[in-house]
Amino acid sequence: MHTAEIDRFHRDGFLCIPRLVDDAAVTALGTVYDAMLAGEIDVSATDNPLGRITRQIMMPSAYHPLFEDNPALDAGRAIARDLLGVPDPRPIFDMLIYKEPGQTAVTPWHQDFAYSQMPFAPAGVAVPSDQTLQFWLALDDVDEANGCMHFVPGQHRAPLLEHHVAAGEAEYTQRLLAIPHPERNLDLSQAIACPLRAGGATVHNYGTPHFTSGNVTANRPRRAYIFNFSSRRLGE
Ligand SMILES: O=C(O)CCC(=O)C(=O)O
Repeated sequence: MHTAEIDRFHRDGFLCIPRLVDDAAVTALGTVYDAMLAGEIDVSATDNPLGRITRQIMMPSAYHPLFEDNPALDAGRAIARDLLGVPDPRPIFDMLIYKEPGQTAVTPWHQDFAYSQMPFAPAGVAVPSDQTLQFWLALDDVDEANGCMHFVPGQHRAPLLEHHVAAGEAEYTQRLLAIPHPERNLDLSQAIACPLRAGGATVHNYGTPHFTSGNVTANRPRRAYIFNFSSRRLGE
């Protein structure tokens, strides 16, 4: 990775990567993804909607070997080495978030670090900046009409913002967290949308505020495959 990109990641807290994997990988991952959505692969143990609203399958790697080892993870690991500055970043988490055409629910502005405690981490704590990265791989072409990622740059360096449970019960693991009044608590004039072709991805810091739009299209599914890499082991 070029130094300029690494510097940009540290400055902004995210990068848009136009092509993380090729079409063959998109097709292979998409085929298994579709089988999970259709119930042809039994994922029912962790198929619990985000905020009881949006389809979310946690840990697809527990159900199919392709999600344990694939070109997206290989490419992500190489990027994570550069961005985290460690030789062996570890994948600790993966999930699928699916917005079918007409699933108009947004995923509201939030910082992933807020999910590190139940029901949410308290405002004001420091977000470790060099610990965990989240990749969001588009398996369909995505833009603002079907739910691409948006980010507010620079905020990851500040203490965690206040969050609240926006949907789902506070004790529900797949509760939906949100930054209240994002128009007041974030500088949304700086927000950047990341439209991508299938095979493109974003990568963000756990403190970077992000949002995805709903899918208001009639016929363009939005399949996102999300995985992270950490410089630590779970529980460290
Ligand atoms: O895909 C979405 O709707 C949300 C993704 C997200 O919040 C994340 O990857 O951290």
